[in-house]
Amino acid sequence: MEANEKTDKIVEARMKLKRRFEDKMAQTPSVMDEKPRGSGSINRHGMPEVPVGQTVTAKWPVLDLGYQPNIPLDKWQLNIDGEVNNPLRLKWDDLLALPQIEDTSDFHCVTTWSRLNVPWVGVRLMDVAALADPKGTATHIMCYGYDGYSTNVALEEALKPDVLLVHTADGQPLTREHGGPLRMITPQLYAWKGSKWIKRIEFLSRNRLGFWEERGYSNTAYPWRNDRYS
Ligand SMILES: Nc1nc2c(c(=O)[nH]1)N[C@H]1C(S)=C(S)[C@@H](COP(=O)(O)O)O[C@H]1N2
Ligand SMILES: [Mo]
Repeated sequence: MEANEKTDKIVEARMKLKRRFEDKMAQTPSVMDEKPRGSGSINRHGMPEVPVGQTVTAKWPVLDLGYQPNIPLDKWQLNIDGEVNNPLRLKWDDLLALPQIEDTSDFHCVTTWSRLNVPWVGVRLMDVAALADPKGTATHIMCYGYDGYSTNVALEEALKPDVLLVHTADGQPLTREHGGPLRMITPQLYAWKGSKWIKRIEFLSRNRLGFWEERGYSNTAYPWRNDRYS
């Protein structure tokens, strides 16, 4: 397919997805809440910069399950499957051939630290989803890491434009400890919703709980609602 044609196809599929989830997205807390809880000036998303209970750190702590997988780029792949019409297996070059997005956003860890204004480069989850063409029955995704991690996200959150699959942070290739070569980020949700070392995105027709969600973390993870545990 020609590059233009490919872009047109993504744009069209993206618009379709957007229309499908518009109403649900408008009901999500980061869009709808009248009094999001937090402090500081209002950020680019119209939210108080520092969510309730969070402290800003300039450092970038590392949180994992005690194992940091090493995936060489020539062995790396990302599978998109489940409730989709067009399952995908992306190799590294396929990922880089998708529209590359630069965005700056904040990173809120449930253990109460926040790292603000991280410059990222990567691919919109929405674009990958558009290519995979979720079935009408799809409501959630489960993301899996190469380390055995998993985490679930509702589609009305996952398809927001700043939810990215990132390979670059602070102008450098994402380091292994932070989930390189590729991780997901979810700026409007606590950071555990973004799988490091992401290897599979499974579309689901009903909600299922991921690793931390099964162990008492919140299903929804809204930082401005202090929504940490269930
Ligand atoms: N694959 C994988 N992804 C993961 C985790 C993990 O242990 N494994 N930890 C989560 C948690 S709890 C947080 S706060 C962030 C931490 O990302 P960082 O180590 O880059 O700060 O990644 C999330 N994604
Ligand atoms: Mo976390």
